[in-house]
Amino acid sequence: MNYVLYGSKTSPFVRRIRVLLENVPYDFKEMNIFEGQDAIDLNKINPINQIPVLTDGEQTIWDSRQIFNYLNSIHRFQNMDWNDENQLTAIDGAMNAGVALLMLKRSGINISEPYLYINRQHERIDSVLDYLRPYLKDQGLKEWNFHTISLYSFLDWALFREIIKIDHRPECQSFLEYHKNKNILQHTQIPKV
Ligand SMILES: N[C@@H](CCC(=O)N[C@@H](CS)C(=O)NCC(=O)O)C(=O)O
Repeated sequence: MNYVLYGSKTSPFVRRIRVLLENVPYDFKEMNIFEGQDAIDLNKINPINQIPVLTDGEQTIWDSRQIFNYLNSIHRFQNMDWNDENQLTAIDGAMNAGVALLMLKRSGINISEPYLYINRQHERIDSVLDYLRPYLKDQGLKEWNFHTISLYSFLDWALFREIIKIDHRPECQSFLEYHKNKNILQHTQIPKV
């Protein structure tokens, strides 16, 4: 076991793996994925050009969900049934929609414009957060596992990037407030510069 995690300190996909690895030793290689040598290096280890990437000796794993599956098969963090898989897929859907909106913003596109593609991303995030409302109010405050870690990483990041508003979602506010003082969340805070 010789884990190296490639990523950035802002990515919610990377953060959920860093939080998952709270009690597991690993090296963190921070990269600027969009330019320079880091972008070239990333392409050598992942043709999709995305972070996170995990290497474990000769084994390379792409995609945070697969990294979770890989690590979970070794460390047995939690049992997963098909409903758990679905719930994670829903959270992943919201995260992917959030990242798509950020990429549009960075491309100079106003994400308040009513384009089909933009609307679909906002609607997906809303739909997932509506679906998760009962979970956020109840289990979400009792469990600390890859589901809650992923939700925290997503909500905290999407607020930071001004992708979502949660004024009308008290369960999201309570969820963030409830978990925010955990050491690992403080340790992996999104750099504000
Ligand atoms: N499905 C991937 C998504 C990862 C992802 O979108 N990462 C972003 C950073 S937050 C990225 O690498 N974006 C660069 C790009 O897509 O070109 C995962 O779960 O790891």
